[in-house]
Amino acid sequence: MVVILKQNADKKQLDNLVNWLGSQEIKVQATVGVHTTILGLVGDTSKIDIDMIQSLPIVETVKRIQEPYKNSNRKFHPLDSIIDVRGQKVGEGMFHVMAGPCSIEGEDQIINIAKAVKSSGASMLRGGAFKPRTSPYAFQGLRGEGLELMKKAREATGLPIVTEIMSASHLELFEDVDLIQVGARDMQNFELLKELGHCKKPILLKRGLANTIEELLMSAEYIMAGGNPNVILCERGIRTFETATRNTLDISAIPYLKEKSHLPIIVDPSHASGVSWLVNPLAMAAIAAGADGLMIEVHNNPPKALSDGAQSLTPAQFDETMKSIKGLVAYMGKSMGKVEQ
Ligand SMILES: [Mn+2]
Repeated sequence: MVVILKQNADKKQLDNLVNWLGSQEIKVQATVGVHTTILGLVGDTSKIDIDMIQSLPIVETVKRIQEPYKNSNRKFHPLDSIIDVRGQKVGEGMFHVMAGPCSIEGEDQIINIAKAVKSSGASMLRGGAFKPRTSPYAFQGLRGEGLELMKKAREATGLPIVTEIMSASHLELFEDVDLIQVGARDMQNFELLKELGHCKKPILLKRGLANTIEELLMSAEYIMAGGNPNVILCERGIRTFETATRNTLDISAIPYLKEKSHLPIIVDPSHASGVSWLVNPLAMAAIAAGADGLMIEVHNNPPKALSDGAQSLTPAQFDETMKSIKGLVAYMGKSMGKVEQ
């Protein structure tokens, strides 16, 4: 619900309204403009009597808004959000490429890949330590040891690290992770989202493989409603009837999310396609559609990768991809994120 106040609304009456809403467990976010003050009501407004609020002398209009998400909604936050990931700004004209292996497999592997992707222009290192695998018999990741190896790779390159959390009970282990990823399968793990809402860490929230755009924004809402505004969205392909590709990249989600939300959006062409030679064209499409960055799987020896080898680029292929996207990124008015060290 949005309450638009009359110009020069009486301060005391406004305080009364805000206090009363507070007693109804509704949080109020005021946006003060030159001519208009808008109150965004966050919480369950379904029990609030719209006519009662409309009747207050300080109120110009009240609107029930369609979207059930407020914190992530552009209506309450017209400017793009910029999320700081260890000094790297995501959003607002910066374009970041997060690259690295699906799974961290060993110290030499992660450090060598980190160095390679950095020299090609990646500005963050991705790598899975806790792996959500379809089969319990598949490689489950190096877990805590993997996180330590990621930190070593960060030390060696300066690249901020991005890795997936699967359980709120692991949060302590992730204290020194720069960008915590919530994977597609956990997008609606609401207890995990609530816990992440209580920390201040930047969160990369991937869209679930069978979730709508609104559901993605509602999951972002869970994190933000808990007090953590640092959410980056990720489109990684959705499950459709098409079987030629692992998933179907929903290109329209990119401009749609840009229109509806102020949060940055990253695109993962690797999981979207499942096929390494499709990564480049999908990356180009994502940039053209307005993405703020890419997440790409890169492996030193894809045929031998412990997970997702078929969609992984070799460092040389990644280098080619980086060369091919730079012109388009610039054409879209964005600058490539860069890590000096
Ligand atoms: Mn993967």
